[in-house]
Amino acid sequence: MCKCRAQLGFGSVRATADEPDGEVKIEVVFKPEQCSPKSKRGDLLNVHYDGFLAKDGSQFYCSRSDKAGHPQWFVLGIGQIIKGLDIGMMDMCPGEKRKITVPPALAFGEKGKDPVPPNATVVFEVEVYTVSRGPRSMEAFGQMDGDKDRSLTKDELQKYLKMEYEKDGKPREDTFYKKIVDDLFRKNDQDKNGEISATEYNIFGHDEL
Ligand SMILES: [Ca+2]
Ligand SMILES: [Ca+2]
Repeated sequence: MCKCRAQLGFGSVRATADEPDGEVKIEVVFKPEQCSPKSKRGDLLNVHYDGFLAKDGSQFYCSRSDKAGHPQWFVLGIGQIIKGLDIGMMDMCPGEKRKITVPPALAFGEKGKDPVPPNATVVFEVEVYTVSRGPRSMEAFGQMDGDKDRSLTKDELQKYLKMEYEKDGKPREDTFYKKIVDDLFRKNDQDKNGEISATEYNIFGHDEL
């Protein structure tokens, strides 16, 4: 069961039937004085997020207790998370906390997704841990592809992430990187040959903004 952060009292959040469709509501709960770097499309984010149903405040997702309590990571703005979060998590810096209210059309839709019922407005409480320039451009692909064979191995990707993450001077366990790399491969190594080709990589998308 999900017990964490109940003290934040999102039970008081109410959505009404006449709420406008398609609007993501963002409330900044905490913003560090030093707020940089700010997240952009294609960045790799490491985040805790808890999900609540707007109608009664009940909690349906809690990243602190689900999946062994590890913060989740994902590439922002490319559909790895629900649309409302892709929108609501732009321009966030490490340490920032937001409450993001997402209408059903930008969350789990008319059908819902168990345990979220159909047509549910959802509220996410998110806390960003790290923002890094994710593997988002073909330029980054070139940097990652150490042996220039137009294909990324897990080793190449891990080296790049390590370099990016440790720019803040904090060393991290190899398991931290391994988890990210494994997840990236799960999502992007479409032909499952153990390497991410330039074509497979392209689903990260170019910087179009
Ligand atoms: Ca390579
Ligand atoms: Ca592949």
